[in-house]
Parts: sequence; C-alpha cells; structure tokens
Amino acid sequence: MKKVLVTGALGQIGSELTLKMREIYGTDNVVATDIRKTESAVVQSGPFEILDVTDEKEMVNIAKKHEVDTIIHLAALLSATAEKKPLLAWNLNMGGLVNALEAARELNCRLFTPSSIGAFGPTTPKDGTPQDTIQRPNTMYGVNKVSGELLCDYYHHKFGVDTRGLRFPGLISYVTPPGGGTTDYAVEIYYEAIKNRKYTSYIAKGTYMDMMYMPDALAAIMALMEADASKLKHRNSFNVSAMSFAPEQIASEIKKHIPDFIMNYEVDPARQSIADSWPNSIDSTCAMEEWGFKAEYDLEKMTKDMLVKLGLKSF
Ligand code: AKB
Repeated sequence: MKKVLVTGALGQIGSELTLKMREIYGTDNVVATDIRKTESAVVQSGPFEILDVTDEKEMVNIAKKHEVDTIIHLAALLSATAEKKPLLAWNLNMGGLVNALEAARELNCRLFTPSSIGAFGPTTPKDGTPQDTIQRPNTMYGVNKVSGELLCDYYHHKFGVDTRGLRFPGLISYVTPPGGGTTDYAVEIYYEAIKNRKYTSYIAKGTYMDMMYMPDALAAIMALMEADASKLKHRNSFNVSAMSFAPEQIASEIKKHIPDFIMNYEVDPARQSIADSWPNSIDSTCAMEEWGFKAEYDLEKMTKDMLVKLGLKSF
C-alpha cells in the first residue's frame, strides 16, 4: 500500500485506522473521506475530502485526484440501525460498496472492506463457527454483509480486483464510540463504569458474542492488506475474533477493578434478537494459517487497558 483512500474515516474504525496508517505510510499518503467534516484529528492531521459513498463519480474523482492504489471502504450502517432503516441500509451499505469496487476496478486499486459476525444467521453452527459454513442471516445488516462478501468475491474472480476482508466481531475502543451496533453494550459499559459505577445492559445474561479490542483490529487490517496475495485461499471474508463473552462476564471483570460496580439488565428485544441470531464464538484458524492473524488482547488485558485509558486512577 503506497497511497490509501479511507471512506467513513470519522467512524469507529476509520478514526483510529487513518491515524495509525498515517504514522506508518506517511501523512500525505492516507486520504481520509467522510460525509461530514468535524474538528477531529483525522481532519486536522492530513488530507481530507467530503465524500458521500453513494456518489460513484465523486468517489472515482477523489481516488483519481490523489492517485491512490488502495481503498479502505468503511462507510456503512451497523446492525441495529440497519434493522430500523432497512432500505437506507441497503442503499448505503450495498451502494457504497459497489461504488468502491467499481472505483477499485477502474483505477486498479486493492480494496479492503469489513464484513461481520452479522454475516451469519440462526442456522449457522453457533460454537466454533467455521470459516466456510451456512450463511443465511435474518437481518438487513447480515444480508448486506453476505451480499458484500459475494460481491467482493465476484469482483476478484471476474475483474481481478485484489479484494480482501475480515468478519469483525464487536470492536471495543476508548477513542471513538460505535453507533447503532448490537455489540455496542461492550463499549458503553466501560464508559458508564467509570462515570456512574453502574450499567444497564440491553443484552441478556448468557448471550455470548465475539469481541475484539481495537488495536488488534487495526493490526489485523494492516496485516491482511500487506499479506502475500498468493497465500490467500479465502478472499471475502476471514473470520477473526479475540474473545467471546456474555454481559455478566465483562461485568465481573470490571468489578475486579471497580468493586462497587453494579450491572442491571433491561433487555431490548430488537437488539437481543439480532444477538441471538449470531454465533457464540467463531473460529479464526484460516486467518491464522493464511496470513498470520494473532490477537494480543483477551478480556482481562483489554479491561485493564480500557479502564486506565478512560481515566480509572486506582490501579
Ligand atoms: C454491530 O454490532 O452491528 C457490529 C458488528 C458486530 O458488526 N459491531
């Protein structure tokens, strides 16, 4: 990767990935884009363009203007929002992706886009979910993710576009909060633990989902993008996970550091039913074997780091 274009650069992944890549590849070599402009470090620290990803012409123009060789396409709606606004999700998630793929085809760029554990559904094996398995999701987000995986495979086989992707679990970070996801509780809980010493979970006890700390997610994206293409048997998209836990387990990990922390439950049926349709834990073996995926953070290590970064003093 010599010159990279990032879409959705002000979102949860983009706001950290853009800065990390600017450190590695050079500030001017990472062009950030988003539909809005804010005062964030991403906008202040390097090239930034306003881009609505549903505008194909504009995407190609910006990619051409900056002579990029890689597109990191992150702009998308997450699962809970997509379920509330399914048509918008279809138009944005699929429209944005096909435009990014067309830009990559026309300009001969490598393309990364995230898939998700949401690409699985209620008939998928729930534990140790394999790389290649049943994918019949019952959410609009899941439909978008499976369609996106297939579309990326199609562009790879039909047009030779170097497409790569990861099926991300819930991503946890202290920098930019996610918005509209089902796994967001696992981020909110840390903020609330620091602020109010209590949290009300909208996900029920005993609901396991895969999760990953953001530094591992950023490292995984860069390792996959740098990987030797000839080693990749799978294109879209690799299972990657660092941990799997239920709400009561993250709560008891927090309690080790904040003993008066209280967890309550008020289950949101909409998000619970999305969580129930997803795997308990996915198997990342193919990612490990094909390009050396490795996660550094488990629940214990991540919790310590999150609480310190969010300002917990007494450690
Ligand atoms: C969501 O909850 O929608 C995302 C995801 C797992 O894709 N965090």
